Parts: sequence; structure tokens; C-alpha cells
Amino acid sequence: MTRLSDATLSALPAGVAQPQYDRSAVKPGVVHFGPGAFHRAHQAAAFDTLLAQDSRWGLTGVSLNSRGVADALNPQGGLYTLALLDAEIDYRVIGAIGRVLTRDDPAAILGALVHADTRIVSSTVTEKGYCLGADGTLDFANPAIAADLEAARSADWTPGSFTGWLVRGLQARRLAGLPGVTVLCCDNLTDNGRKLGAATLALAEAIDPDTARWIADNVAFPNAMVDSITPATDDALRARIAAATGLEDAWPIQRERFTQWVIEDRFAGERPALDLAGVTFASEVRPFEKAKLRLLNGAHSSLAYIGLGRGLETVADAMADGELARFAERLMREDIAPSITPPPGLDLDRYISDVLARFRNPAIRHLLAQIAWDGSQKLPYRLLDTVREALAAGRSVERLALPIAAWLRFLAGAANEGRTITDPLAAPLLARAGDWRHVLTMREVFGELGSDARFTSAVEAGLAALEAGRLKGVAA
Ligand code: CS2
Repeated sequence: MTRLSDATLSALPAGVAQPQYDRSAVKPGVVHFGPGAFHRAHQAAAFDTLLAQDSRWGLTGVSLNSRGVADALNPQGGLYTLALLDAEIDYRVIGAIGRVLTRDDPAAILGALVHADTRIVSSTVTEKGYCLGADGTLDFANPAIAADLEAARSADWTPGSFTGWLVRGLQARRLAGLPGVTVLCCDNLTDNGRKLGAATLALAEAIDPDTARWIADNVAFPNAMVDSITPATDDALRARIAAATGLEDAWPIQRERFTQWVIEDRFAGERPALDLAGVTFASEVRPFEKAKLRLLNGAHSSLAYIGLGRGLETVADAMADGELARFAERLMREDIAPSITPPPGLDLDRYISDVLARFRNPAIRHLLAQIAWDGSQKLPYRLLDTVREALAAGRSVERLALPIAAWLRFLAGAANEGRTITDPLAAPLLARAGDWRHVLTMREVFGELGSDARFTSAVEAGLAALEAGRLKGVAA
């Protein structure tokens, strides 16, 4: 089968959408770290729409951890196919990414960062990629950060971490007399832009205080809320794409049709007209972030750990389990929603109903095992902050503790069977998993909550309920 590329775009059937602009005229305006499935399904699709109006916002991808995306996309000139999964499936070839760089070519990464056309540096490096501690500040003990500090003793250093690359690139821009950039974090962290900004300044301060001052004056770190359910690529998708396009695509992507991106209107220099692509610019993004992270992602992680414990495989399967679906709905409406002050215009009841409907989307096979990755990094933002606020307000945490109990059982099950899990803290978690109380003492995950008796007794009750095959707190 012929491979997807600029030369073969003309062979695409009429029903498959393709770039509505001259790709050879595109200039890269954005350097994006972490061009994985979520970035390609979400932000790159928005830039692809924008490029039809303004050719100065092409994307250069940077993969720091693996060559997979570069090897798949570069021979295709950066092109790939996106399937929008709904009652009807739409196919669209995205052309926003010009090339993908890897750590094997640090000079090219630096060259992209220090290019006059680059005005945005964005990231989807997942929660763990920011090397933050439990308090949300840069963890200087993280091996990647420690290695960068060591490397930065030489002027011509090559960073390993994303934050290291930001400092290195911004330092080089300052020395080259170039303007600052907007650093746009697109990961599911509360207050993501502010946290990344503080982490970058802290690292710069330790490496080169002049650059730290320059960053404070010239670089913006807007907060952003990102949302679109993006199941990992599977063989079914590859087969579907080959049939629909007639071309071979080494790494197609799928997502639900729904997509939302709210960006704080705080740019250093020019703001791309992403509103043309449905993006919202807002003066305050935190209420959107909080609603999305706690309701959607909080419920997702709950369905994942409880559902896996019940032998279920996908989010849709979990929603087809009446007891579990009712539990998730009550958790959202009665336990999570009270911690959220919705932004103007957002009706929380309706938002919850919409999220539940998205989880039920029968066209999507979203594996619970995928959502279960990196629990130690996700749960603090998704559920533990809500637990803290509920305790402070004197509300019950009985239901909120149940998904945490399910995670502890998930860890114990893996440890028992000698399986490993995908989590940067896999080793300490699995070493403690035989005794759940021992896991709760990990301050880097639970902070002070691990020694709060109201929380630990709710977790204990949750473990007993799960053991007995019940979901506590579900109306009969
Ligand atoms: C999911 C998210 O994998 C996960 O942990 O909860 O990727 C979720 O699908 C997205 O945040 C939706 O916007």
C-alpha cells in the first residue's frame, strides 16, 4: 500500500478532509514538546484549521523520550490521519506538523527554539514530565533536573528534561537578542501555566540568574484547559484508516468529535487567531480547569480503577455496569461538584450530563488500563485536592475515598502477581503495596492526607466495601 505523504495527498478519496493550505508555504511558529496522540488529536488539529488563514503557525515537534513519532511521521512529511469517532466517523489528514525532532539532534532542537519565527513553545509531556514535587514546585531531587543542573555548568550544555530545554532555549534567545515567547502548557495539571512558569524560573535562577530575570520580563506562561478523549491507536484504527484513505499511515490518531481548549489571554507578543479554530481565550482559566480536571478526569480515574477491579475493559463497559455508572454520577454530582465554583456560563449539572454521555460514546474503545497509567501523578490533581477541600468544608469523603481504595487494590494486585505498572513511582508503590497504610505514607503522593484519620478510615471502609464487591454510597 502507498504511504501517506505530500506526494500522495491527491490520491485521497473526496470524503477524507485534507490541509486547505499550501504546506510548502507554512512557516513554523510553534515548537511543541511531546507530539504524542493527544497533541496531534487536539492542538495540532486546531493549528491545522488556523493554517488555512495564517501560514505562520506551523508546528515543529520535539520528542525527548523516544524516536517512535519521528520515525512514523517524518517519512510522511509530518502528515497523519485523524479519525473523529461519533455516530459517523470522519477522517481528516492533518498537515500542521512539519517535522519531528528527537534528542539525537540537540542542535536542531536548539535551532528551532532560537529561531526568530518561533513565538510559542508548547508542551504535552504528561504530568510526570514537569518533574514537580507534591507541592507543585520543581523537584530539584528529580534525577533529570539534577542531571541538567550538572550539565549546565558548561556553557554549551545539552538538557535532558523539558524544563531544562526551556531554560536552555530561553537563555540562547536572550543571548541572541531575540524576543521572549509564550510557553503554553497543555497538560492536565491544575494551574498548569503558573506551575510551569515557576518551575522554569526556579531552574533558571539556579543556572543563570540573568536569564531568570529575562524570563520574568519577557516570557508568558498562560494557564490552559485542554479536553478531548483520545484513546490510544490500535489495530482496529489502523485497519479503518487504511480502508477509508487507501493509504498507509504509520501512526494514525483517533479522538471523540468533542474538543475544547480554553487558553488564558496572556501572551508574550503575538497571539495566534486560534479562536478561528474554536479555541476560547479567557481572562481566567482556573475555574474551567478545575471543573474539567476534577469532574471528567476524576471520574475517569475512578471508573478506571474500580472498573479494572470488576474485570471491565473499557470506559463504555464501565458505564454499562449500572452500579458503577450510578456511583460515578453520584460522585460527580454530590461529592465533586460542591468543590467547584463554575465559571460564568457553565452549568455544572449539564456539564456532568455531557461528560457522562461522552463516556458512553459507543464508537469509542477507550481502555481503562490506559487511564490507569501514572496514578501517582494524576490522582493528586484529580481526586486528592477534592478530598482536601471536602474535609476542610466538613463534607463526607466516603465516596471520594472509594476510587483511592480501588487504586490501592490495583497496586496490591499487581504486586501480588509480580506484574509491573506504568508509573514513575512504580518501584516504591509496588514495594509498599502489600500494606495499604504504608502506601498512604508516601508524602509525594498524599501529602498530609495520609495521616488524616478521617481520610484513612474512609479508605479502609472503601477497601472493605470493594472486598465485599459493593460500591459504598450507591443508592439501592
Ligand atoms: C484520561 C485523559 O488517560 C487519562 O488519564 O483521563 O487522557 C482524558 O481522556 C483527557 O484528559 C480528556 O480530555
